[in-house]
Amino acid sequence: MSYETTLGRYILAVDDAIKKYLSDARIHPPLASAMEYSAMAGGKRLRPCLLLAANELAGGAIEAALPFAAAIEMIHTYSLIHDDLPAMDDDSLRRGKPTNHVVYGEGMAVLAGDGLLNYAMQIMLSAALEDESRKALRAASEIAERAGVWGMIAGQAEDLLAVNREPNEKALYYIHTHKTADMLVAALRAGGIIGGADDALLSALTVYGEKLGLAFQIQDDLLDLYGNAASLGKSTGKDEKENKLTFPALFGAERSMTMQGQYCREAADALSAYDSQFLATMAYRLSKRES
Ligand code: GRG
Repeated sequence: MSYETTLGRYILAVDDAIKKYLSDARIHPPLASAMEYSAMAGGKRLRPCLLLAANELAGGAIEAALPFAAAIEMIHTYSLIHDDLPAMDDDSLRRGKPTNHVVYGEGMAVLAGDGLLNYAMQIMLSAALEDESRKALRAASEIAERAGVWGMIAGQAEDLLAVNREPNEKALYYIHTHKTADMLVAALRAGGIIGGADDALLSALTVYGEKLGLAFQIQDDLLDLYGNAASLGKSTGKDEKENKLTFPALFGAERSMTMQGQYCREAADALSAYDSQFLATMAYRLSKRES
């Protein structure tokens, strides 16, 4: 099956699952609208696609992995809603649309983010309660750890503190590893666990995710410098203006491009022992992405 066909199949399944979860009548209706607004705003669905691809690579069927794919996208979406708030990055455009707080107000945007995070945990725990093999519990724990205070939230905290500080390589890798790569690694490992991956495959997926995360973030930094706001669907040029710690700020744009290509190749190499054409192609496509 071609890369595009597989990607389309994953995105359709994830979109359906997210819509189904958010249409639950027990969610406070105006809150559900604010949550759905961002969750269905046209994100690339990178993390859930990685999760589903790792699950299939490990030999799993899509059904058992779907709750986790929906959950990780909800967590990612919460992080974007909160990141866009005036107290953080103060952005008014995301995924080509006004940001959540611009449409629903700051208070409701905070709650929409809280709601997506908590609902994601609820969805994963409910799947774990049904699964005697404890694979779902392990996957839930993996996602909670890497999205939380050891992972993405820790990276975001360091990112907040790094503004206007002397550029420093250790802090840069800390931020990008935790803020960005941890969520990709969480998706890959959780998918692998649900699909029944052995330790060797889980280690290979981890290295792939770590390298892809760095490449993805370098591309994000480069797009902020050189990208087109219209195709990106968000503002550009902010990192430089706000003196943020980024790869181009520390290493220069040219070296950052070389490093980005190198990390992409290392990502694909990590899985060379497996039949993982989809994940290898994804690494290549992300290195060329414009949005
Ligand atoms: C608020 C706890 C908390 C964390 C925020 C995601 C994030 C952490 C900040 C957003 C800013 C940023 C550059 C994060 C790095 C990760 C990244 C490139 C996110 C954007 O992910 P995409 O490109 O977005 O997958 P779409 O919209 O396609 O889902």
